[in-house]
Amino acid sequence: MPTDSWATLLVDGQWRPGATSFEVVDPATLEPVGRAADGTARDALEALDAACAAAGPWRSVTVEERGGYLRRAAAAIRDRVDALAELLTSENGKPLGEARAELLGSARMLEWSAEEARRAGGRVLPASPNGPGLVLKSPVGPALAITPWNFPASMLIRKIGLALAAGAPLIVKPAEQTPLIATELVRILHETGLPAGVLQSITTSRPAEVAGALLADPRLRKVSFTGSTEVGLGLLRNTDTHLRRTSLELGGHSPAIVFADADLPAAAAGVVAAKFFNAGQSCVAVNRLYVHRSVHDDLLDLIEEKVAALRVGHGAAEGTGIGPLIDQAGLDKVERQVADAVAGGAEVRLGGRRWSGQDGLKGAFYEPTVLTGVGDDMLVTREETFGPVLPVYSFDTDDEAVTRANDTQYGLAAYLFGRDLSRLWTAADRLDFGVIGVNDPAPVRPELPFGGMRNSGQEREGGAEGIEAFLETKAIAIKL
Ligand code: TXE
Repeated sequence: MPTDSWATLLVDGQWRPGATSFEVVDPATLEPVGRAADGTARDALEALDAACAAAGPWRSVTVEERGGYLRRAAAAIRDRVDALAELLTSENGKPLGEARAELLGSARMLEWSAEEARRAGGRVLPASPNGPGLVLKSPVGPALAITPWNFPASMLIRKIGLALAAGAPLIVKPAEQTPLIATELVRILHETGLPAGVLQSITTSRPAEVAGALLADPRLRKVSFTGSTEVGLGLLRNTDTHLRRTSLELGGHSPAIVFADADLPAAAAGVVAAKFFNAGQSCVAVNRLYVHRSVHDDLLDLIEEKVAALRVGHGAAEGTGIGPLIDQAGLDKVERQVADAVAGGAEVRLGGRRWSGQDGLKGAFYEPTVLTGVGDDMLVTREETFGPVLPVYSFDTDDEAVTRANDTQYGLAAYLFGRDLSRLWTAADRLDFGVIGVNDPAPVRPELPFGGMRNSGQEREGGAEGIEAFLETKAIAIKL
């Protein structure tokens, strides 16, 4: 396990140690695993100067050439996936297998972005009485990516791939919990030979100060944020003197609906996968499981068997299925929600308490938990949990299931399990969520737009829409 990693800033093509640094810990052991340069507002503004200088030349680089940098970086990630996965797990805590899958998915995302940018062409409209019209797409200009700790590789790489492919220089500000893997990935991209100022990185323990300095500057033309709804709303409010394009990928509260005709073993496996990966710390994690009353008990038996087999422990240990939560605040939130559910009459079928099963693992571990008899107004039904807790509800009619599934402030992901295509289609059409998995517990794919409705966000990442988020639209009317 790496213990001496050092994340530095990348500004205008130069690595900078930063005047001061902050500690990065393994969330499983709470032992230090490295340090990161503590970037300042001044570093960030220098990066913005460099991004502005790079914007013109970078947009003139051909799409093929831009894609070449991304493809070379993807190949390097694949080559070094095992070492990178260890680094990711050391500061995030997730099981090594999940870290590996995240990195391989990131490589695919870079390759897809390189391809998709070729298709971002605009259109020509038939002549009106005056003449033809053209719709042109041009890079949005200097952009900022603010990324979270829960998928510290894929959330970062997604934004890097889309921005660079679209021709926009990008400054990244990784989460303070996970700056090491972020810096390593930036290093891989930098080493493909990217021109100075095209990709820059500011790690910091003071995100509000650093992001605030950039957001106050009208030269920054785009911000792409993944994180909490609260901070996302703040970023929108920040733009009181000038408008800028803002993509937000925020919290979620995903329902899964299992209809009576579902393949129950497949549905159980799908729900457990979509709930418990990354210990439930995912914006697309299943937060509410609605099961048709006629199959409720059978499905629950299958789910309990699988959940009971999940081993809690250090992410780097063989066979671990559930690592630590990122920090004590995350654990407090989970405990508060479970206590509220139990006080309201919910039954703990499995788990329901902290895990402290092994010496040396001092982090914030929680046992994988299944709750039944959960009410529609309990905290666990209303607030994003971000932990390994699965609340189960039963329903009688399709209409009831969809109505209750939609009853949330969020709208990121939803899951449907069943066989009847008409029923699945009708439900998918009525659900107000941006991403819907139909018998698919992993519906996030590079070629599909990813993002949420309502308080889960705005704009999309991935697919054509993901490139579009880093492009401006210009209409050209020609009078003949
Ligand atoms: O998020 P924050 P946190 C949800 C989830 C979680 C909760 C809190 O429910 O329990 O949010 O997590 C940067 N200006 N999600 O505290 O604070 C910060 O440095 C600019 C869902 O980790 O939003 C980091 O880079 N930036 C989510 C990023 O925002 C600021 C993933 C996310 O941190 C800032 C994470 C500020 N004032 C949490 N304050 C998802 N969509 O998957 C913080 N940041």
